[in-house]
Amino acid sequence: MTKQLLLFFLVISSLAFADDGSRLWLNYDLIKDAKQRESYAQLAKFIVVSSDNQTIKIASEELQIGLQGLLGKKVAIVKTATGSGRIVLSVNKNAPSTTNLSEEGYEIYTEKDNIVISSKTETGVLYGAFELLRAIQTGKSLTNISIASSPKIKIRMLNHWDNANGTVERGYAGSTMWKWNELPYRIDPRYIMYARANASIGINATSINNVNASSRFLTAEYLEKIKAVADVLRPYGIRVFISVNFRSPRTLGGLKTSDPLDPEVRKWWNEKTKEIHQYIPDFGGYLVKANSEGEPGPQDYGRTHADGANMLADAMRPFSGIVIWRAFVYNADPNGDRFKEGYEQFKPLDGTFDPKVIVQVKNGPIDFMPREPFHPMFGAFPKTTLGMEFQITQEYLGQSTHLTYLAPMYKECLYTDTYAKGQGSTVAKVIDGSLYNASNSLMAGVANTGSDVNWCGHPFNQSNWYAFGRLAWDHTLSSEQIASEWIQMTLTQSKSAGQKITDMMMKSHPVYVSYTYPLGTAHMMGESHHYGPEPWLAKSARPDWTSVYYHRADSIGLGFDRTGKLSNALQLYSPEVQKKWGNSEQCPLDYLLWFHHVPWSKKLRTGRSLWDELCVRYYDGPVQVKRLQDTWETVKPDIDTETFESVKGRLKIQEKEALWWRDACVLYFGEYSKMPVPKPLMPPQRTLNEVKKLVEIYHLR
Ligand code: BDP
Repeated sequence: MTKQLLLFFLVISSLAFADDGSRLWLNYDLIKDAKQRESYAQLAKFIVVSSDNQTIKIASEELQIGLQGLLGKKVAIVKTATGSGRIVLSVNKNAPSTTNLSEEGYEIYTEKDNIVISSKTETGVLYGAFELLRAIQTGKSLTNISIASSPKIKIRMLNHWDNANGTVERGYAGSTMWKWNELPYRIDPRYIMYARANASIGINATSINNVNASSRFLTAEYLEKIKAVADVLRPYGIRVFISVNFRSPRTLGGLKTSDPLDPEVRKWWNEKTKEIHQYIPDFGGYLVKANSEGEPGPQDYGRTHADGANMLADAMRPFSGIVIWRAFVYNADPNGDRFKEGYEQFKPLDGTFDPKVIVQVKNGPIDFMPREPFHPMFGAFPKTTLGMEFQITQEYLGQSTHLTYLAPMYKECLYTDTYAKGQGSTVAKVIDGSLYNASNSLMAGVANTGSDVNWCGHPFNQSNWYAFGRLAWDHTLSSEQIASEWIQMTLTQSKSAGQKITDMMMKSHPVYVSYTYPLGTAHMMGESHHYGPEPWLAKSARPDWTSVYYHRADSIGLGFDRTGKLSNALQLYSPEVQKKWGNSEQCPLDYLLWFHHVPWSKKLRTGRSLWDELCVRYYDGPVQVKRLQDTWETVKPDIDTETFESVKGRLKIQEKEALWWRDACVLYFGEYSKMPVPKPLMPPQRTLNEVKKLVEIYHLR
């Protein structure tokens, strides 16, 4: 064989096995351990299904595809079978075993050498089928399997910020996955993959368009397109929502106003809502961004958020759908504190929202910063159903180049105590409805999906979609467990490699924070693109879009005093939280500069001055990225080549950019602190001006 031919075969064979990431965590690769494969095969000889329901059909076919891949043999789907090794899918509203389950919950148990997946609903059975596959993918024993699981949160939702023109706001994985120009005629097979992936982690709702919404999505032309998507997603248990533009009665309906108390406007929404239901009978509802960042809303007519939300809830009255109203609102007040605005605008409205309304609150009070204290609305609205909004897309968290696993960040927020009803009143309990006995509950995540072959850009970004869904189902799961599941299902079957990668993922968020926003700094990213550092940004269309508004660096120190001197935002929290965060000596260092303006030379409990501590953290970030690279190198034999190289390359970019963040912040803040970089750290080898120019070099402007 000539050298060229050999090379050709090598390339072809590597292509044949290359994992392009398109299968996400449902890769169902053959289990390498033959013994283990055989032991599963004994328990999976037939899939027994006695119903023609479409969702059950999907569940049985998923099991079939999954088992075929994992075990390397075809498992027949049959109506009846005798003997052992049956996987029985059973929908039974009244079975005693299902009584403690919620509608979507499922149970998986062994009955005389057979495995039963049982639920009150077809969707529950589908979730159970995915759970069984996950158990096999992650090498769990199925002998005497006994799992009972119900979701802790009712609406587990992705928010797509996708536009009609094909772009995705804050999307870093290509263009939109919704092919508007092809719909409703052509159904891209990726919609089905999307539905499978979501169902596999229990996501049951999706809002398909940007919250900065175009009225176009409410036209008959678009409703037909959305109907086509809804028809694909329905059998997977996913309901479709639409983000709406509050001015639609004017722009689409030709009315003179969009005032929510105007009878014509109300009529318009009633009719539009009816019309939508003709296309999508199980329409999930509306998602609304109003009077926020220039979007229209009820305040344009002197009305409140509740007036706007309740009008839409009224239109939704005859139907099962709901209204999700976002609390992400703030005014451009140079003397105000954006931290307080959502709380202050909504607090007087607590108790006035229609029961069909859920107010969706971002995890933190500013805007998806890499680390924020929990939003003070959580725990302070006993009479309003509050939903959580996390960002899965990594707008401020390295976009698609930095490895940042977000489950620990989500969990940090969910497990902070609000003390609203005494100790143990965690944010999670507010969200899942248990604290105030709410009848509905919501966790939404801003999606990170796009047209990229691997859906999410950075191969590890898939893990954040996965983790979001798993936590929305069960927020008690640990971040490690979720990471380890995802790795085994997606990247490798090697236990030792899996352990090392779990470790990398668990370190990744603190590492990212250390070179970008240590000690509770926030909002110092580049203007508009939100990538890379720009702590010097002092002028923008609005003061609260600059960096100096947030870090308040001066000759004395750094940080935004929210204990009363600059703002009294800390008072929005319960007394116990105020006590924890209000004293700069005791405030956790991760939140310190969120609440305190700390002198540069002030000794922190680490034994170092604020300035030295900052430097140590900024310098440690890139060092840790290097360690991530080293660890990644050691798992090379256990990872698909394409994925390995893709991550390796991105880790190099991450290292370079960690140094960019470090130098930008150290040089810039050094001009205020007037203190040297502490030894043995070496001062940056470039000047502040050189670092400022990097934005241009990277074509970010
Ligand atoms: C900000 C994004 C902006 C979004 C906004 C929102 O930069 O693109 O429209 O959040 O949540 O973080 O509405």
